[in-house]
Amino acid sequence: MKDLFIAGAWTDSTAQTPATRTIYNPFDGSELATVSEATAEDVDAAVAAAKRAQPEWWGSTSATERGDLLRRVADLLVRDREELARTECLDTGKTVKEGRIDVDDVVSVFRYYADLADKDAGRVVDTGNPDAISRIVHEPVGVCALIAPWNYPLLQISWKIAPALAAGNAVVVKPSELTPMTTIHLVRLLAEAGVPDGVVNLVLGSGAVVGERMVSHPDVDMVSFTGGLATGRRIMAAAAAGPKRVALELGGKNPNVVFADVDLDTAVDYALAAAFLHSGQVCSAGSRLILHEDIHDDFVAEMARRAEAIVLGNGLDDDTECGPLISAEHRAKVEKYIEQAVADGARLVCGGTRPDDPELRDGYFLRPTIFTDVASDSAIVQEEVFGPVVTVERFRTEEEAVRLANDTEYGLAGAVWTNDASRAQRVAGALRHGTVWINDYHPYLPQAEWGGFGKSGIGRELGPTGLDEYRESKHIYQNTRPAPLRWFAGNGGV
Ligand code: TXE
Repeated sequence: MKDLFIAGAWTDSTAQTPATRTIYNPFDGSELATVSEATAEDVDAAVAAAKRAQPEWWGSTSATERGDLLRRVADLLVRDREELARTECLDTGKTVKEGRIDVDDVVSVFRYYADLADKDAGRVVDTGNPDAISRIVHEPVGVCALIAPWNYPLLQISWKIAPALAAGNAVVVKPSELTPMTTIHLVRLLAEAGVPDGVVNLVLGSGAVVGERMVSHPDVDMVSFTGGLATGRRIMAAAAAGPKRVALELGGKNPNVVFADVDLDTAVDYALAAAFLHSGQVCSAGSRLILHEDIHDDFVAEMARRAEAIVLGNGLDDDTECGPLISAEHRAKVEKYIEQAVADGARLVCGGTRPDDPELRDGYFLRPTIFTDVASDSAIVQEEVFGPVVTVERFRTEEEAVRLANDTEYGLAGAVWTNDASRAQRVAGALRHGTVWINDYHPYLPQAEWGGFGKSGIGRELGPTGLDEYRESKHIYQNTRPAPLRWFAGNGGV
C-alpha cells in the first residue's frame, strides 16, 4: 500500500510500525480501503520535495504550458468520470449523480484555470517619468499546503490545486482523513498528465499530526484550508508564527429569504434542495429559511410533506435522493443540536430521528428535519449544524428580512426569493454574504469568486481572485537613463 506521493514516487509511510488507516463507507459502515498514514517526517519530505521542485517548475515552464497541463488533467478527469463519481459516492455517502456533478464541476475548474493561466502577465504602470519604466509582474507564492474537508473531497481540493499550479507553485496536498480516495485518484491523473516530480505531493492522515505539521512547517509559504471554524482559527494562529499567507473557507449559516409574491411550488422545491442536498453537509446549505408571515404556514406544511418523502438510501442506487452523514461521530453531533433545539423550545415539524428502515440501520442516516418557532439567538439558528436540519423564522417587512438574514457571524451565501425586481436588488445589496442568489439556490461558477464575509473565512476561491490568492505581485522599476543623483551634495567631493 503506497498511497503517499512524494517527489514523484508513490511511497509508504515511514512510521516504525506500518501506519495505516481504514476508510469506511458511511452507507453501511463497511470497510472501503486501507491507506497509508503519513508521519510528520513524511510531511517534511513532501515539503522538501516541493521546495526543491518549485523554482525549476516556475522557471522552466511558460504560463501557457502550465495551462496546457491543466487541460490534460481535465481530459483525464472526463475519461475517469464514472469511476471518480462512484468512488466519491462510496467514500462520502453522496449519490453517484451528485458525484458526477462534482466531477463535471472539477473539469470546468481545471479548464477555467487552464485558460486563465496565460491571460494576465501583469501590467505596465505610468511612472510620470519618461526615463523610467515600471511594471507589475506575478510570481508564485512558493510552496502551498492545501488542506480539504470530507464533504466535497475532489471538488474542494481541485479548487485549490488548479489555480496553485497555474500560478507556478508547488503543492503539498492533504485530503480529509475520512475521504482520501478521489484525491489519491486525482494525484495519479496529475502525474499521468505530466506534472514534474515534486510539484504535487500527497500526504494522508490526521489533522492533529499531518495537518499541523503542514501548517507549522517553516518552508511552507501559504496554507489554503477549507473546513470548520475551530480548525480555521487554529490554522491561522499557527500560520501567524511564520507569518505565512492563509486562505480560509470556514462554512456558513446561510439564509434563504422568501417573500410572499413567489410561486410557492418552485420556492419550496428550491428550499428543499438548499437545506437537504447531501444531507445538509454543504458549506452553503440554506439552513436558515426566512419566510414572509403570509406564506409561512402553507410553505412549512408543503415543505414538510415533501421532506418526509425524500428517499434516503445507498448513493449507488438510482432512486436514492439523499445519502447518510459522513460518520457516526458527526451524526451524534447533529443529534445533539436537535436535542438542544427541542430543549430550547423549538417546534419539531418533521424528522429529528434516524429512519426506521432496517436497510439503513448500519449507515449514519438522519431524517430531514424542520424546526419552526425558533429563537434567533439559539444554537440551532446560529451555529453550523452541517446536517439535514433547517430552521424557519418569519418576517413581516423587508427590513426585518434583511436584519434576520444578516443576523449571523458567518457570511458565506444566501438567497432571496421575490418577483419584485427592485426589491430583489435591494435585498441582495443589503446581504452581508459572499454569494447571493436571486430566485435560485446553490449554483456557483468557476469564473465567479466564492468565499465568505465575517467568520466564513478569508480570501476567495474561483474566479480571477482565486488565482491571485496563489500569486505574489512584484514591482519592477527601471531607470533607463541613470545619472548621478547628488542627493548628498558633499559625497565624494563633487
Ligand atoms: O472539520 P475540520 P471536521 C464544518 C462543519 C463540521 C465542522 C467540523 O460544521 O461539523 O466543520 O468538521 C484537517 N491543522 N465543516 O472536524 O477539522 C482535517 O484533517 C491542520 C465545514 O471534520 O475542519 C481535514 O483535512 N489541518 C466545511 C480538514 O482539516 C487540520 C466542510 C477539515 O477538518 C487540523 C467540513 C489542524 N489542527 C466541515 N485539524 C466547509 N467549509 O465546507 C483538522 N485538520
